[in-house]
This record gives sequence, C-alpha cells and structure tokens, in this order.
Amino acid sequence: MQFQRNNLSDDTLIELYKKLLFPRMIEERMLLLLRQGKISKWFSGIGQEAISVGVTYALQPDEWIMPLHRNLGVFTGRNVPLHKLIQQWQGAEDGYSKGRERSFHFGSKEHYICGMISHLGPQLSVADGAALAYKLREEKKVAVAFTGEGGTSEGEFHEALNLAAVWDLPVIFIIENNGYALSTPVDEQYRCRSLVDKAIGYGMEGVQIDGNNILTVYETVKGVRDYCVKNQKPYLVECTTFRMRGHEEASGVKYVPKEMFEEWLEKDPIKNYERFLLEQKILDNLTIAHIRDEIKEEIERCPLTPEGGTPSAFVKGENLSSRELRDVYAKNSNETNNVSSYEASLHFPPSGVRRLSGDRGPLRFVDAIKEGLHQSMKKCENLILMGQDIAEYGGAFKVTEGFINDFEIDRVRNTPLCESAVIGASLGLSLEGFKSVVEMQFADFVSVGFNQIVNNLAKIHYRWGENADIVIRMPTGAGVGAGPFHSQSNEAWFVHTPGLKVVYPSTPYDAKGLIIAAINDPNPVLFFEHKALYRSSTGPVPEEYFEVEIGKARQVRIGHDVSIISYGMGIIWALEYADANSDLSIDILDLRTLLPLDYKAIRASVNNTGKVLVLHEDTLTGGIGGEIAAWIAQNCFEFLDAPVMRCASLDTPVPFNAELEKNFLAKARLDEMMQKLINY
Ligand SMILES: Cc1ncc(C[n+]2csc(CCOP(=O)(O)OP(=O)(O)O)c2C)c(N)n1
Repeated sequence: MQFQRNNLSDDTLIELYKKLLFPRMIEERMLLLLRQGKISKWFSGIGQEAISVGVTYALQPDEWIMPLHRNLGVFTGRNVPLHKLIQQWQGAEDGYSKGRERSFHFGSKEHYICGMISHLGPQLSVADGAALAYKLREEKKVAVAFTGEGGTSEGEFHEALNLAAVWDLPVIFIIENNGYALSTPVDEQYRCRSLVDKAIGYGMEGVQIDGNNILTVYETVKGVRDYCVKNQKPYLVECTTFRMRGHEEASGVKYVPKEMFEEWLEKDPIKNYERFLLEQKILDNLTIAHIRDEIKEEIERCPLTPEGGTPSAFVKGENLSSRELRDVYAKNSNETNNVSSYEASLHFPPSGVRRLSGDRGPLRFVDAIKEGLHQSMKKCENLILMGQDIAEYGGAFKVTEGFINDFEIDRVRNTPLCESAVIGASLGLSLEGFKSVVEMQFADFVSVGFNQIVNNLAKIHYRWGENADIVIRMPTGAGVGAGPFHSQSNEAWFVHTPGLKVVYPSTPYDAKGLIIAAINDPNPVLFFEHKALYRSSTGPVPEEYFEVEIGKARQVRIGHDVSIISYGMGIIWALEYADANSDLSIDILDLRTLLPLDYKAIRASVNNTGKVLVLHEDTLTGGIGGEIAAWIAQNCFEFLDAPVMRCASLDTPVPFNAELEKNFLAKARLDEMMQKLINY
C-alpha cells in the first residue's frame, strides 16, 4: 500500500493514526462485551475504519454526516463521548436514545450526525436536504452520506443521486464497497464494472479509491469537498474495502472464501499505516505502544451501565408509559394563534376570529388552502415548498399558481419525479431549521415515499429527540372518475403510525386554519385535501392569518337522535342527509384531525344521542372507523342505545366507471345504514 503524505505535517499524520486506532480498539472491547452478554448486537467496521475516519477528518465539524451501521469512526471522529456511546449500545436511559434505539441508529445534532434508520438508503436523501439548506443560505459547506454497495441497489440511491445532480447540491455520496451485503457478493448485487461508473449516468463526477488507505481517503475527500463547495455540485466516491467480520457478530462468515480474509488482512488499514509511519520514522514502536496504552485506558475508564440499568429504572416520579407517549411528538411552542378550541368550535365560525371574509365573499376550498400557504410563505421565511410541477405550472390543482411571482423560485421548487428523495430531503432541511411543505401530485403517489414518512419522519422524535418539521399535502379522494390510482383514501395508512399527525379539513375555513397550523407544528403532518371539494366547496374564510387547532374536532350540528361522526367528504354527505331528513335530529361531528383524535368531542357526541354512525369515504376494513367504533364501545358503552355502526366505501379498489364509482362510495349506503341504526 502506497502512502502519499503530500504536505501533511507529522502532527497531522500522528493525529490520523490515533483517530484510526481508536474505533478499532473500541470495537475490540465491544466484541468482548458482546461475548459477555453486556451488549446485544454488534455490526463490525473492523477493516473499514479508514473510510469513516478519513471522511470525517476531511470535513468541517459543523457539516452534516449521515452514517450507517459500520461507521463508528464518524462518531469518534466527531468526538462523541465514549461513555455515552457505550450507554447507547447498552440500551441505557442515558444513551442518545433513552434506550429506544440500538447501535448506531441515533443522531446528535450537537455533532452534526443524523443517525440511520435500518432501511439504509434513506440516509442519502436526507443528506440532499442538508446540502440544500447550505445552498439556500449560500454557506460554503457540504453534507455527506454513506452507503454500502448493497444499499446502492435501493431506489433511494437512484433518487437521491439524481435529485442532488438536478438541484446542483453540494453533497458527497460515499460508497463503502466491502464485498458483501450480508451474504450477497457483489456479482449478485450489480452488473456495472464499478459502482462509481453510475456517477456518469447522473451527470456527476465520481472517483474510485482505496478505502483502506487513510491518506488516500482523507486527501481525496478533502479535495472533493472543496470541489463540491466551489462548484456547487455533488460527487460520488466509491471506496473499496472489505468486511473482515460477519454482517453482525451472530451471523458468521461461512460464505466468505478463506483466502479473501488472508488477502485483505494484508491490506489492513491500521497495520499498513503503522508500517508507513514507522518506515518514515514519524513514530517508533515505543510511542506506538504508548498511544495504544493511552487509548486502552481511556476505553476502560468508561463505566458500563450496571445490571438493571434499564430505562424504567431511571425514570423517577413519572409513569413510564406517559413519558414514552409524550416523547412521540415534539412540543408545539407556537400556541398563540390558536383561535379555535373545541368550545369555540361549537359556534361556527369561532368567536375568536373577527373580520370574517370581509367583503370579499366566500372562498373556494382550493383558494383557502392557497391563501393559507401564501400567508405562511410570507410569515415563515424558512418555509420551502416542493413538489412536481408546482412552480411555473402551479401544481396539478393550481394550488401554488402564481407563487413564483411572489416568492423566490428557490422556495417554490419543482422536483423531479422522486417522492421518496424529496421527502427525505425535507428531513435534511428540517435538521437545518427549515420547514417544508411537500405536495404529492395525488395522495395515491405517496406510496413511493411511504418509507421516508412512516419510518424516518414519524419516528425521529421518539428515537433521538430530533423533529421533522414537514407537511405533506395529499390531494385525495374519489368521486371524480379518476380510477384506482388517482382516487384513493389512504389516511388510515398513516393514522396507524405513531409520530405523524393526520389532518383532514372539510370546509374552506378549516382548510386555511389547519394548513397554517400544520406548517407551524414542528411535527410531520399529513394534510389531506379532498380533490372534489377544491372547487365545489365554498365558505366564509377570514382574510387574516389564523390557525385552527390540530387535534380538535368541530361540532357541526347538535342533535338528539343519532350522531354521524365523520370528516372530509363525509361531512358534506352527512349535511346533505340531515337536510333531506329534517324530521331527524342528527348530531354531526367533524373530526378534522384523525391523529391525534379528539376523544373528548367524540364522547360528547355519543352522549348527545346514544346512537352513532361512523362515516368515511375510505374503505371499510382497517379504516379509521373501526378504531373509533372500538374506542366508543370501550369508553362510552353506558351512553349507547345501539351498536356503533360504520358506513364506508366498498372493500375494493376505486373503480373508474361513474356508476361503479357511485356504488363504491360510502354515500351509496348511507341511508341504509342510518335506517338500520335509527330502527335498532
Ligand atoms: C430495505 C432493507 N432491506 C434489507 C435490510 C436487511 N439488511 C441489513 S444490512 C444488509 C446488507 C447491507 O449491505 P451493504 O449496503 O453492502 O452494507 P454493509 O452491511 O455491507 O456495510 C441487509 C440486507 C435492510 N436493513 N433494509
């Protein structure tokens, strides 16, 4: 192995040596602890340390790194305290995730490290977002993401690299090609000659280097960093290396030919660098022994969490479940604009809001959302809108039409067709203090961005206390003859995911107040907008900037015979039904938020009538109606005079033909279900 010291001083060369040795020696200790049962899992980076260490050393300390499971050297390189790392690995309360996450699945904002989720690829897009933040602020910085060669086969790799290239983002993608993805060798992973060849396909530069040579890694990445900052471009670096141990310690290495270990042992990054330093007389054997002793002492000084040091043993004076539940969401500090509470909502429009629509007349649903977004863009200079065709074209439903005349084009961003990367990038933006609203062209297409939402955005606050300040706009619903892939009601997919908020207005007033509230909320919010309401629903909307509180239902009508609990289009159907059946006293509750649910309002409505129909456009099985019905049965049984009934759409995909679609929709069965309930 050839080492080129270039202009590096002896001090720098020695510092690099210490930084390289530190993670190796920590790992050796961890392997011991693993055998003693004191830690539960270990993904070894032995043999690959030069990559993590060299890359981290080449960056500024405040540049974001998105590492993976073998990148201990990133954490030690950023001086993350070892005792806290050990607590993290032991699942202790005082680790970085309060015992909620394993190994390296956590981040530390203080150290500009955003931890991985197990799905690997999503890290790449998060780096795009951090790099976008730097670009927007014209800061001279890069973001870095790691991937194994296995991860390059994921769609996220393609989306993230393409997005970085199209948006000219200063981001470095590091591939650690270590020969195997679990047991899968490279020839079962990809067919190109070298992974770096993929760079050209994205229109970016790339280089393949010896990932076991610390000086090569450091000098290359330093140069690449300067290139990315100066030229405002991404770069792909493929580091060749080898995984010297099993995928994780329990999984063994039977599938790896023995000669490969022998070959790569000769290429060990530490052994070779040490030899170079000795040959160059930069270090002698005595000094090396001294350095090793010092590191050993430092590692052994770190206390292990005592037996029984599980999180519950540490949580004093608070019920553990309450603490756990509370940490699912980031606290919303901005509560001053909440003009609509449950009590106020009994009187529509809420009494706290004056100048209701002034003399401009009623507003359409679509214009109410537009106005809420527009005012938010004015109010929050850190708000970025992203979506396909949202800039000049104004979006598929023209919600952002004209925005580019009022705001910088950088803030109203057309995206390539890559939902996952854009949502991942929104998380990177959030790490850097930006807010984003991501428009799905149709709610149906969120399925290809699903992973980022339900695993990255939703869980990040619970996992390590970071928040995802993001709104995903979801033009949803059927009734417009758009067929199975432009009509779905998929809110229930998200209601099942702790950490998300799910909002679904049914009036222009609520649409404006809730989109503003969603943008101000520091948590990820799925904001459903029924397409059929965009231009058919009109109503009074205050001109001023106001919020409708998330998590509060609206009592639309008070009645005594039967309750209809619904949201979105269901409220329109319920009102039509009530108007057509004026002999019945129907209590109508508009949930407005599906996660978290307003149980107080649900209970009040059940109490008003004792007979409840839960109505929604979503299909029956697994719909939110089941959850609400179960909750009422369990908590309001004494109020009930009949079983809780559900009226939902047929358990089929949404059909295209108008007659079929009409038959599919819940509305087709509303009268029948109401009669059943009334006559029970
Ligand atoms: C989406 C997804 N599929 C499967 C897995 C299971 N898994 C975890 S690590 C791994 C291999 C990853 O290989 P590579 O990206 O080359 O990284 P390495 O482990 O070699 O460092 C697999 C298949 C996963 N974590 N995520």
